[in-house]
Amino acid sequence: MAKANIQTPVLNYSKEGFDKPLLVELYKRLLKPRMIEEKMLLLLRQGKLSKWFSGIGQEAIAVGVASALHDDEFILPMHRNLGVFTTRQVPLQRLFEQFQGKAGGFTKGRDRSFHFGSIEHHIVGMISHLGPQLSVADGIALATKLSKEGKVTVAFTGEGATSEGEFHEALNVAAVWDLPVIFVIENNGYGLSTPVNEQYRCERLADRGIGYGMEAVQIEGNNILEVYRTIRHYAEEIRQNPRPVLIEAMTFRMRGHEEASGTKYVPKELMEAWAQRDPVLNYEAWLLEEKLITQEEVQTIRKAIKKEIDDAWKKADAAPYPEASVERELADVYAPFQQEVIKPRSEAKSRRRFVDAISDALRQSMERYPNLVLMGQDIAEYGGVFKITEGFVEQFGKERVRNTPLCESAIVGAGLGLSIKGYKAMVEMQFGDFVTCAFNQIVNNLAKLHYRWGQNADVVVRMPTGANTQAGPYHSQSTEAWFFHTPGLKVVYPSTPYDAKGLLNAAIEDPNPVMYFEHKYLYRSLAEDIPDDYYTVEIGKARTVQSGDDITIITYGLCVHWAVEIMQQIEGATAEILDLRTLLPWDKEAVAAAVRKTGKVLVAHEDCLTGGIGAEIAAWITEHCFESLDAPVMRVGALDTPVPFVKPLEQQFLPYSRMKEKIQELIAY
Ligand SMILES: Cc1ncc(C[n+]2csc(CCOP(=O)(O)OP(=O)(O)O)c2C)c(N)n1
Repeated sequence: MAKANIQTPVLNYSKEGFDKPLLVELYKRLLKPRMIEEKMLLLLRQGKLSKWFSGIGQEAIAVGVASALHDDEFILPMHRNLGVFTTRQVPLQRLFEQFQGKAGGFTKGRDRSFHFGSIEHHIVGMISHLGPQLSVADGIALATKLSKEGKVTVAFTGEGATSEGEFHEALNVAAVWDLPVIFVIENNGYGLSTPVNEQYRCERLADRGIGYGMEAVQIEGNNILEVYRTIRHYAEEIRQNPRPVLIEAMTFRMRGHEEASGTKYVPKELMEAWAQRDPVLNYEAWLLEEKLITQEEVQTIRKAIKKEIDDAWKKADAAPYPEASVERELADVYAPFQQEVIKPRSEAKSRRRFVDAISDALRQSMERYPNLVLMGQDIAEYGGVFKITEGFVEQFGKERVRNTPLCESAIVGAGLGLSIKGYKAMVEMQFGDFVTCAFNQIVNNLAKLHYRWGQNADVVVRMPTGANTQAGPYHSQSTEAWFFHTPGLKVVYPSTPYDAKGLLNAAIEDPNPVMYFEHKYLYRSLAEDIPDDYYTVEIGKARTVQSGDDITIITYGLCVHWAVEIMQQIEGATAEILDLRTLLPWDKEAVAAAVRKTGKVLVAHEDCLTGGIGAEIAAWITEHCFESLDAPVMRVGALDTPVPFVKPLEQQFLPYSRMKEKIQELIAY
């Protein structure tokens, strides 16, 4: 790394608006991450650390931003923002334990480096995918706006991650909703080895602000006073008058992407030029030049920081690694929650279609939880494409029933941000198929959050799902298996109006992320008398639809009704039909009991056969209920093709056309 000996500062500092104690304090704050990093680089070489993403040369941004905010304002930092953590006074021992994967670290050895948050310090750490942070910041900012807290939220991104769709989505949502967020781009010249001219074509990234309709400025990121002054200025304005601002802070990455990757691809002259602009050495030289500090004071400060670092490291290094325990790992996948099933207060019932039951649950949950926010495309005045939230704006107002721009990922991320601030969020996918655009937020952010650092994601994603409506490959898919495979999510899939209401209420009550599947074909084709009052159905409990003696059919969703219908056509045999209702975690006890009842099992689902949920259940039955079986466990599902549009093709695709034959085969076995 090019090193400069800076006697005279080349950066332009101005004292205006700063008193001497603050100027000296900023020096200490700026120096600390630099000195920690210098130690970490040594430790890395000694094999004490496994990886390090250096922020050397960029410290003025993290430190300047964190210093200019109130301590209770959230910051969403990236992988080079050690200065955010040190400025927020995260205890160094705990931080070092985190870096080493020790038991006392923020993630108990489950995730590395800066991949954690600390609510106590108002920091929400990143996931590796970079961009998702920006949408989470939107949600936190929305929460502060709804609660009229007068707070600002800051989210960081590198210039590389501005090419991600999430950057666009998050900034656009913040603009449309006037959210009090400052987006800080740390433009350090390279994204791994990719220089800026291979990353974007606009002259300055700040120019993108115009496209989002938000104010944007480019600043000298190595000048701590300029960073501090800019953030303080906008934060003061935004607290009064919520709106987003984009700041492009120019800087340079003085080391490799991570220590193993080197800097061969960076021209030497560029390194040398930026070394002259070192944020720490320039500021130090300026303080000395202005006689705001003496050489002796510099030495005293350095000594004190060194001692603090060495002491903390010694303790961290001696601290234990986590002991591997299957029980402990499994126990932290979900946020602890003991559901108490709530019964309706009165006997009153009304005939409700499936679609009405969902609407009732949402309305009653909105009444019950003043902190519940609904978000989705066209769900406000228009009432959603299936009219489930019709009339909600009149009752609950537009702040809690929010039309969103067309951006599933940012909205799910915003849901997570709301949850961090103690809100509950329901996100409606217009059609379940569009969840693909929010996949990353769901499986990587929502699902893993509690396991990683103990924060829950109180978000329900509603998924209008399934085929039989001649809607083709993009409005008909069964996508539950994608989420079934993701630890940390709950997946519920009711098949009756009664369960639809009770399970949606339960999903909203549960502090964990829940994927709630609602079959579109059932919306208006199925009605029953259900309680008028609020009630919940237990998540994780299957339901015996009917008892029988000859075969057992384990199923869920629309297939429950098909199974009943087909059994009515078959004479001389009866089926035990089990509706799983919750797919994750699924009710193994009920499955085992249903298997024992007849010894002949068919697992049926609308989803494609290969890799469907039935495969897991069939495998489990074979392994755990082998002695009870009188026949091989059979499965029936859709063809392994995309969902076709036109009726004859769709009917051939769906399992209904093969179910009867399969049932007869099983009975005859
Ligand atoms: C979605 C995704 N794609 C690729 C990567 C691999 N990766 C990690 S950091 C990085 C470069 C990021 O550049 P930038 O946003 O400018 O931040 P910097 O590392 O320069 O601070 C890449 C490509 C990733 N983490 N996530």
